[in-house]
Amino acid sequence: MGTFSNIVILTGAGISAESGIMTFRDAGGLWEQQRIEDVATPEAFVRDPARVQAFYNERRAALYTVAPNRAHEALARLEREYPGTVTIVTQNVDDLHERAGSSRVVHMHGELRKVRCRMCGNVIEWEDDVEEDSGCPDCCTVGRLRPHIVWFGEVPLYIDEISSLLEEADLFISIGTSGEVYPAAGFVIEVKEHTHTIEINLEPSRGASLFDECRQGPAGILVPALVDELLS
Ligand code: BJW
Repeated sequence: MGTFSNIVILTGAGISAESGIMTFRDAGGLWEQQRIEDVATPEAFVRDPARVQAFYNERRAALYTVAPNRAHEALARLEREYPGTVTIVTQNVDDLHERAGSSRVVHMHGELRKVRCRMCGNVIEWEDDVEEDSGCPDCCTVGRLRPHIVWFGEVPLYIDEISSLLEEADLFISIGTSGEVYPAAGFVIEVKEHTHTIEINLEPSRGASLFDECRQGPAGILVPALVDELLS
């Protein structure tokens, strides 16, 4: 493989599956256990904030029981050793890329270990459960914290920055995402015509035919292999 100046890597739930974090749409995935309309929309939060907080409290707590896998580690090694720029745009709200050592990570759907105050708007690092009477450490208002998560119908974070990254990319790699959720599912169309595009997924995603290359199998095996190719 040639040398690239700007590699952009889109990751989804599939890259964290081998760490033990459930995906959304696979058999037994999160959306089989919870309806999207009950936990992942702004309307659900208005209707039943306690239920939505409980859903995210449980997933935040579960982060302490998991660790990055070989795919996260390989991407961190790529960033460290590759002569060009390597940026991860992740749809994941876990922190496994950072814990593996990646530093250029854009969380377009938010982060489980942060909350947002609906009074002052500040985004705050948060390790524990959010309770009904949890107060904002910045403005001290009680009961106005929400998960720092992008729900359906909300605008993803860092959209302008991501557009610029895609504009500059000469290699675009998509890993472990079903291609069901926009705008991320459309990134492969946004990159320039001469940007090489590779998909790594357990099965062909909805947009698989849009990629130059599709590699099927577990990220824990295929990502380290691709990183070896890029570094050789
Ligand atoms: C493995 C593996 C292994 C497993 N190795 N692989 C009609 C048409 C087009 C768009 C819309 C429409 N109607 C509504 C919309 C917009 C909507 C949308 O896309 N809806 C679709 C469902 C149709 N999108 C939005 O509302 C977004 N906002 C928006 O569009 O704003 C407008 C705007 C955009 C841009 C500029 C200006 C304005 C917001 C989307 C928010 C998504 N939020 C969620 C939940 C919150 C986070 C959380 O609670 O955790 O984000 S939904 C959920 O899906 C989560 C994920 O990040 C996201 C993507 O899922 P992902 O990662 O692809 O996971 P899965 O489970 O689907 O797939 C895993 C894959 O891995 C599978 O394929 C497996 O095979 C594979 N796999 N093991 C390799 N070991």
